[in-house]
Amino acid sequence: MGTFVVCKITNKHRNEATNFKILLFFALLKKLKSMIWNESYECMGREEMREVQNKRLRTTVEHVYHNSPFYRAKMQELGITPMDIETIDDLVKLPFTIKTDLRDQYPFGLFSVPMSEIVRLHASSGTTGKPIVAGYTRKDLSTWSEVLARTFTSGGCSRNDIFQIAYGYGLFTGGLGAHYGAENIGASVIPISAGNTEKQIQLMTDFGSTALCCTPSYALYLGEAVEDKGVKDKLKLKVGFFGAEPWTEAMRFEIEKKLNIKAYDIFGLTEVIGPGVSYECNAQKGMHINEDHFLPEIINPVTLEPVAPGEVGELVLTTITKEGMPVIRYRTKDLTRLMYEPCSCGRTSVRMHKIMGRSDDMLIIRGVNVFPTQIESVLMEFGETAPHYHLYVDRENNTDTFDVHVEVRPENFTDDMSSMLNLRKRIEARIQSVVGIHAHVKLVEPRSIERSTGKAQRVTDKRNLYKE
Ligand code: DLL
Repeated sequence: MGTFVVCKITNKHRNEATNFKILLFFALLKKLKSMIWNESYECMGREEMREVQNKRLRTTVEHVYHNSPFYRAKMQELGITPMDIETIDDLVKLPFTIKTDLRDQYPFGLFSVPMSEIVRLHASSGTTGKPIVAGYTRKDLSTWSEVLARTFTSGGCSRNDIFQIAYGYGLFTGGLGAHYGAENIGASVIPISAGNTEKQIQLMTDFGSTALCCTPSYALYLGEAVEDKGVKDKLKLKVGFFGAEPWTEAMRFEIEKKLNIKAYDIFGLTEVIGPGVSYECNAQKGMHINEDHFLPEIINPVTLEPVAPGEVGELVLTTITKEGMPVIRYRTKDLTRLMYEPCSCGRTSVRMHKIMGRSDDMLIIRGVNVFPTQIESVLMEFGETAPHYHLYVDRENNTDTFDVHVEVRPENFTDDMSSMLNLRKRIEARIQSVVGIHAHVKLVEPRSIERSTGKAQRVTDKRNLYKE
């Protein structure tokens, strides 16, 4: 009898536990679904997605062949017509497009519709020569706000959020791109643009911003300003969408800690659409590519051949829905790798790893390839240094010099020469072991390295090795 009672209680508990688990499962499923803006595309089966891509690629190739003298000439040079492109496997037959092509066609030579259909122009400044101009039709703008709605929803945002858009507004795609994406999900938008840090903090606290959009370097700067003002407790921020420049996992950690938020990486470029090419989900394990709009390839930047699946190389993108300025096999120069494994968020799209550097901002110092992000990762290993640094490269007596200036955190900055010397030596040794060359490290005072409100300039290369 006693045993029977115990059994009954156990079964009852077991049933309750099972019910609870089922409820939890459905609650989780509901939560995950509420973080997906467009389930039919974001979670589409791979075969079905391939069909969509095949069709859209064919349409795009027809469109540029008939409406862009630039692409028609390029295809004719290779002896191909739209008839040669049936599926996405035929992508490799198409010509690459590079930045210089866009520059040579300045301002509107790559537009594939009459100017009367273009409703918006953006441009990226570029470091040399003429800017790259991008033109959008109404449909392109709607695609753009769709992909950003996916981005913001994947970070858990909705109509209940207040977005502080601190990307620059203007020719740069960051501000207006994020703006319309946030409006699309019904959020309240504060179009404050970049800079004016005092005002940023004031509105952030007074308006109760819950989502922040800006470059990661500016997010860090805002984080410091929040600390200085002692207003961290007053913030309602819960999430940030940061991109437009490379940033490391360590920097993510720092931003999340300083602003008490979850920091998501977002990627894009003017030539392709602006922000919204790819976005992170809650798992924060790579950025989901909006593959129903942009076809990714990874190539070896030297041989231009596709790399093996999962290998690192240069990201090449083809737009398959754009009307105004479609780009075919655009070489981004951004280095990453594709991840094909299913993601825990339920999306089926391929993901790209955080950008690991650019094949063209790679520095070659004393014959060694050095990426600024490698140095950043090393610096962030040291608890005593802040994520503010600047690299100086020069040439003296035919030998490259390499100086790394890095800020010491206020609590670690001291007059004790031996401890500073010891820190410097440890950093130099670590750079030597990771990158393979000696760097001269200079520890500088807190807040002495210039802050940026947009894309941070972290390198001064005075050698002029690549001057045009
Ligand atoms: O930076 C678009 C953008 C705005 C992306 C806001 C994300 C957020 P461009 O000025 O044309 O466009 O610069 C594009 O910036 O080729 C990359 O080298 C770099 N970049 C963009 N996003 C990331 C990122 C915008 N998340 C160039 N991580 C690209 C690393 C990025 N680099």
